Amino acid sequence: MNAILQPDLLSSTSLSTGAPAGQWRVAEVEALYELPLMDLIYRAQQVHRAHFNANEIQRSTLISVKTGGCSEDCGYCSQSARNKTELEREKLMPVADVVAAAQAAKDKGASRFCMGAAWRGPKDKDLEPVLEMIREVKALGLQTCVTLGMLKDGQAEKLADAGLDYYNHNLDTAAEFYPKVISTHTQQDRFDTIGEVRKAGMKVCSGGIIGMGESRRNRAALIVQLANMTPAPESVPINNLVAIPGTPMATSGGVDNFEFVRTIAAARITMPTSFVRLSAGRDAMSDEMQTLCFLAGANSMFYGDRLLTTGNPDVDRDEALFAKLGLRPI
Ligand code: SAM
Ligand code: DTB
Ligand code: SF4
Repeated sequence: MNAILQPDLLSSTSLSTGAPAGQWRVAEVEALYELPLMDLIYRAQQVHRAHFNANEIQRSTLISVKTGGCSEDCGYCSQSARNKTELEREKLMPVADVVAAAQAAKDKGASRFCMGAAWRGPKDKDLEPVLEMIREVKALGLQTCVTLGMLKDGQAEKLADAGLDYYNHNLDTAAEFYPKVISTHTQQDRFDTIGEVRKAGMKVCSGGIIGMGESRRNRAALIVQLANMTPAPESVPINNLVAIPGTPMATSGGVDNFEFVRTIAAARITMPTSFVRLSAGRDAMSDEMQTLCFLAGANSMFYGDRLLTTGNPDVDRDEALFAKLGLRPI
């Protein structure tokens, strides 16, 4: 075994606790990626089991409350007005429809309801109905999450006052690769919004997309950026690119399944107490591939037949997988 990978020689990392926040270096995470897969999964399992019940999976249901027509040019996204996709635009959904969907998600066994809007950021007038959605979804006894793009001064406080638990804002890809994917905002803009969310006292959901033609070093650098936030995001969605025809990333080639599993393991080891979510791309994964991701430390998923604009495994398939694996929802 490479000496740098001996647990006691991995600077400031302990198997049971992981590194203190702000301590990971890209070379260390690259070294995790280079471990034999069995050793990597073993380490991920050790970290996972020190902090979580390994048979429990958190389930969040997603809904797109405002679809398409976004001003941003994110190269993977069906909802960018600049990408020539088949998607039909939809205005902000009525609050009552969103609340009915949340109740249905709760009845099917979701614990969190995530509402997404295709905005660069919300206008103040758009925020009011979203605040009402948050209040009413929370009143159903669900955890609440929204993803609305960049927040301006005072907006995070309004969301927190409405009772929002989590704000999703992904770093998406490493700083070095970011300009190859998005030009209408910077990764620093994303950090600024995450800072606003933290200042307002909410939990952060932030992760990224794998399979956009980035290098392994880029993937390791993204994990380091997430892990070194102080504190690390409570929820870390790892999305496998859904190749959407008409988007620049549609032809990027994706990523090998085992490299995706390694990324999950790297997230688990570097962010020991975070929920690592096996996110977009699950519909195209076999049950066995999903199981490898759970073994590598994923303990959260999107649950329900749709993500925002694309498909997700239907609830019956997920329930059957949970039964086969003896997994329990939380
Ligand atoms: N507009 C807001 C924003 O950008 O934060 C919220 C919605 S945006 C669609 C939420 C996240 O979905 C993105 O940050 C990205 O990580 C993920 N996403 C979008 N399209 C995807 C795709 N084709 N494959 C995988 N993940 C995708
Ligand atoms: C996240 O990281 N993934 C979700 C959620 N946060 C908002 C979105 C996935 C979108 C996949 C493509 C689509 O359905 O449009
Ligand atoms: Fe707009 Fe978000 Fe899609 Fe980017 S990822 S185009 S900001 S909806």
